[in-house]
Amino acid sequence: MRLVMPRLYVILDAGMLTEPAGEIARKLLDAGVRLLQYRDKQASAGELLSSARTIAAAARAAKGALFVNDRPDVAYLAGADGVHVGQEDLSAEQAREVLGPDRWVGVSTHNLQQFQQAAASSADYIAVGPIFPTSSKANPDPVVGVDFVRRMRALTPKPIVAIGGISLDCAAELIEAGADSVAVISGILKAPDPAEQAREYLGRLQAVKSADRRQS
Ligand code: TZP
Ligand code: MG
Repeated sequence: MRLVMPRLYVILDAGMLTEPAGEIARKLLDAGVRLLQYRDKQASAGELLSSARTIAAAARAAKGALFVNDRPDVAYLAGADGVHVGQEDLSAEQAREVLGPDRWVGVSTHNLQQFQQAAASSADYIAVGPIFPTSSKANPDPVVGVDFVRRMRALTPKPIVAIGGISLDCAAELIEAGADSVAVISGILKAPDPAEQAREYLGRLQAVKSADRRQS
């Protein structure tokens, strides 16, 4: 099933939430966000599953989608739409073995070699970053910059997600550079009103003309 990525992908990082994950998920979905990821590096598998189930149900009710970070097994059990794996998690193919063909697998990449490997895999989307400096990730890889997105765009028809330090003012530039979607944590969760801030991102992103998809 081909994944059509909404332009805004909000990552609910549990460490940055000031209200229960299900509540903020519902507010963001009400604001028009259609793609969420749940990321909790501290939770036990059981806790992750419980939160992911709640958010997956909210996303389903709003015709949105939820990806679970790191854990294909938890994504499967939670009834989530997919999993997002990094370079140190199970590979895209291993995640696919768990989730089967009807759910989605996203992969994080931080350099050309990782991107090429993801492009050759069964991953449904490829995330690239950090685009800009970020303090939301422990030990982030070196910043890749906007131009990296432009270069990667020419290499695959798969959806590309730009991630890392993406503020309201630079989100549109990433879509122009060829990203299908921008993934945002602090730019939304640290705003005084995350739902209102998400509306601002959606407005700016909707207005952008996307880059040519040379291979699609
Ligand atoms: N992977 C690369 S950068 C990043 C992750 C999970 C963190 C993005 O968070 P923010 O707050 O949008 O910079
Ligand atoms: Mg991971």
